Amino acid sequence: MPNKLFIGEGEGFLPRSYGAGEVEVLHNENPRLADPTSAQWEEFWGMGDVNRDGVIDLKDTDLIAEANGSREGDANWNPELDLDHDGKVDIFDLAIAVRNFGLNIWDYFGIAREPDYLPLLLAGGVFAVVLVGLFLFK
Ligand SMILES: [Ca+2]
Ligand SMILES: [Ca+2]
Repeated sequence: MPNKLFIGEGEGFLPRSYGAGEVEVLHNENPRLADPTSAQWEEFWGMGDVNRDGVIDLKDTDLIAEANGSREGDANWNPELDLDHDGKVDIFDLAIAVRNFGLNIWDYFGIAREPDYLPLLLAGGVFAVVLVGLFLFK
């Protein structure tokens, strides 16, 4: 019986160790949001994910289109929409989001978006074996 089990490391699961008869499987509450680093989020937001939901889609291009013509200092100025950082929101900012349209942060950075169920099945199997072992050999 190994005393260390690494479950889906880097895919939303934290490595856990356990002793005989003790199995603990811990995974992130929300692997979709927890896995990208802050640097990856920053980069992705700057690629056109202006509403910061991890996907570049119509919601983002609509926000940029609605702010078209706004400039630094305007009441409705939102620097997050100024993707090329030139002090105004215009067609060039929209073009950046359109170029990256359809991307999501998980696929873009190769981060697992859904939990991988195989490690869970393996952990379940190990857990069952440990339970049976405790029952038979106590
Ligand atoms: Ca978005
Ligand atoms: Ca701009």
